[in-house]
Amino acid sequence: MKLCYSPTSPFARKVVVTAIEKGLRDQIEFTQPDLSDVFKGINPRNPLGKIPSLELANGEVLFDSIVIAEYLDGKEGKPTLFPSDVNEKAKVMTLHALANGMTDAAFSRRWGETMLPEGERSPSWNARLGLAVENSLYALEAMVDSFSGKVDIGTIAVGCGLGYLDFRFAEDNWRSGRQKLAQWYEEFAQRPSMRDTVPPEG
Ligand SMILES: N[C@@H](CCC(=O)N[C@@H](CS)C(=O)NCC(=O)O)C(=O)O
Repeated sequence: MKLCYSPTSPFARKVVVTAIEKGLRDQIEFTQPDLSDVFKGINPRNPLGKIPSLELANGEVLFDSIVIAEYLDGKEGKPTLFPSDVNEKAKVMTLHALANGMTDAAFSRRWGETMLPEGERSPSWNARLGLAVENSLYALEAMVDSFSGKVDIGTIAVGCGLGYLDFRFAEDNWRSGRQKLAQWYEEFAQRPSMRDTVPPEG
C-alpha cells in the first residue's frame, strides 16, 4: 500500500495514527506530494488534488482520509476504531465530523490568511472559518465526558485537529477556558501513535 501524505497534514496524520493503532504501519510505503505549485492540486492520484490518498496493490486509489482509515481498520482482524453497532457508530462518526470539520475550517483559514496572494484574501470569510473553529472547540469542551477514555476514529480526529491548532494557530491558545478538553488532549497526545506523528517544526 502506498500512502501519499505529508507529515504536516492533519488529515494524513489521522490515517497514520490509525495505521499505527492497527499495527499496519510497516505495510505502508510513504510518498510525499509535489508541493512546487500548490494551486495546481498537489496529488495527481486524487481528482480533488488533495492528500492523503492510498494506492492499493491492485492499483486502486482510495481517498479521502476517513475512507482510508475505515479501510485500514477493517483490513486485518476485527475493526476496533469504527464501532459495528449502528447507534454507537453514528455517535463516533458525528464526533469525527465535528473534529474533521473544525480541522478543515482551520486549514482553509490558514490558506485564506497566508497562502492566497494578498489581493485575494477575504477577512470576512476567514472570520467565518475562525468562528467555525471556535464553536467546534466550545462543543468539544461541552462533550468531553462522552468520549473521554475512548480510542476510536472520533477521538483520533479530535486529537489530530487539536494538534493542528497547536501547530498552526498556537497564538490563538485554544486551551484557554477549555480545561477539560485540554486535560483530555494532554493524555491522548501521550499515545505512541500520537507522539510518533507530531508535525515537524516549520
Ligand atoms: N476531506 C479531505 C481533506 C484533505 C485535505 O484538505 N488535504 C489538504 C492537506 S492538509 C490538501 O491536500 N490540500 C491541498 C489542496 O486542497 O489543494 C480528507 O479528509 O482527506
